[in-house]
Amino acid sequence: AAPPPGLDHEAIVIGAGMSGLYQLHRLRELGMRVRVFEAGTGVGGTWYWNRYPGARFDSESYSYGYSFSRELLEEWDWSEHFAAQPETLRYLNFVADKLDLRRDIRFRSRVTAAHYEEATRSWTVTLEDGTRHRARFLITAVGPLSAPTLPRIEGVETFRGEAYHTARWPHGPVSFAGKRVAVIGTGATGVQVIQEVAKTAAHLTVFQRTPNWCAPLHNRPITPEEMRRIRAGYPEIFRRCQETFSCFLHTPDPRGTFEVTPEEREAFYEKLYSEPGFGIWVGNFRDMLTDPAANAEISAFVAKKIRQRVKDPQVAEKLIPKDHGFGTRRVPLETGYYEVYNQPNVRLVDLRETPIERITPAGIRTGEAEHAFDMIIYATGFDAITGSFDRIDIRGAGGRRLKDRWAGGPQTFLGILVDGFPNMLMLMGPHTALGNIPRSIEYNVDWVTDLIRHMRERGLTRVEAPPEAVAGWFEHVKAAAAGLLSNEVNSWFTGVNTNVEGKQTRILARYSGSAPAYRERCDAVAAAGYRELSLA
Ligand code: NA7
Repeated sequence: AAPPPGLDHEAIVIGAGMSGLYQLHRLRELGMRVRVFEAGTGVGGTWYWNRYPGARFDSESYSYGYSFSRELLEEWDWSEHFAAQPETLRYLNFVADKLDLRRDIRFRSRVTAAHYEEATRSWTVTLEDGTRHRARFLITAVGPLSAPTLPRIEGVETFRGEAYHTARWPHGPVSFAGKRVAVIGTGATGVQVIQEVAKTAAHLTVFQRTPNWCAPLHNRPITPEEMRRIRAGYPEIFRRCQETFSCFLHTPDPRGTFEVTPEEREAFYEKLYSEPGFGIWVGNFRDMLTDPAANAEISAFVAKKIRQRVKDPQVAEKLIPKDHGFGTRRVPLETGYYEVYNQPNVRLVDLRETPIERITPAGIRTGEAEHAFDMIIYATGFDAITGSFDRIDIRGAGGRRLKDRWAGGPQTFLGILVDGFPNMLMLMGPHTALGNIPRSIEYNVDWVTDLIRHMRERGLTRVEAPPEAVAGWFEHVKAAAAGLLSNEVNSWFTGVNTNVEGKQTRILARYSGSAPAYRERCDAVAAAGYRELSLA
């Protein structure tokens, strides 16, 4: 189909990660002319950029892949219960090939600006190379965790050794052998990379500001026989993901922490600690993340495990979080993480005791000493959720900047639309259901596709969420977050990033309602003919 007169494309999608790829496929099925702009040289998004050793799923592989195509499910075998990054990237390349997606994707094309024009009801997208491209719809598939942040430490640029942010890991091989390596950051990423570096580095120093509560991943290979059973069970696997709170295979236990005897409680915790995946986080007692006393029980249990696993009691204490309870931040899953600190070549520096003063050409200077390094790895995370939007100059009707609309925190309708930004549709935007992300992506993409189909069938060319719809959704987001202990803790869940100007205070960054509740609301909007939206 030809694009409407004056336009280059019917839709422009920013990003060729899991959501951008699927969106392209769906819109092409409608017969639309779509262009995807991708900053990287290949598809894969998160799995393209995060090539650091140790990067892998914490969701079961077979619950993470696309579910929409029988053919894809038939033809792809997962080799491990929690696949590593190279395999996931291969998978996404396989999907791109299979669906012949690359011909509509322009790589090495970072979008720097996107401006809406009312007269033509269109978006003009500007790329880094200065070229402009105009389309009816702007679909952002930029990812909630894709704008990496470096620490704001004096001298970062002066270091003369190798320096890498985990989310900008080089494509070629990186060797730690014989090197003195520093890792800054102990989130889900830091925990994964630390385990790998410790295997071969001459010396590893971990700079930890806040310890996190980690739990065992219990990964293992998938045998051919198991893969056959998984394949036969796909309908059941995806049905289950649709029913659970956050689309994982795990779901909260209906019991309260104190409704069982202390012995039963301990036995349940032991069982969860010995099972693969996120069960201990999202399949625990139902009150774990809302009742401080219940949370203290599981925290004490995990603290005991850390003390058992780390030989030096002083190091163990440093690894036990004191200012937040288990599960109130993202739980990193690990394979021998705590044992790393029993190795003679590994040292833990607690930045609360000895802050970094500056990075020097030779290494890192703390109040206590100057540490010399051959390599510094920044596992310092992302300007989450709104960061990837903030890095693009997005302007809606009347030239209003999205960054200004979201000053003080993002507000959206269903995480998909924003008042004042007609024809901009967000995939995995702020305040959409997250959890096991591909499940939410498929839902988001299907909803957006249905909306666009609805508009095209009726010759409509403009969609906007009215302010009251946005305000209403924000009320729901607030209500869903009420009483959660995670609201009282600094993390990307609460929008805090010490490395980003203006993100030092907690906001409601994330939708914490259930995925089924989210879908129910979105389905209702569609079923009512999108009456809540302004369509023209
Ligand atoms: P996270 O979870 O945001 O972790 C970043 C880590 O880096 C965390 O330990 C931070 O300490 C630390 N950090 C950040 N800035 C600094 C400075 N300036 N000095 C010292 N330490 C610092 O990011 P991840 O990449 O691990 O994971 C992000 C998500 O991606 C994860 O939740 C998964 O869902 C996938 P802090 O805790 O802020 O004190």
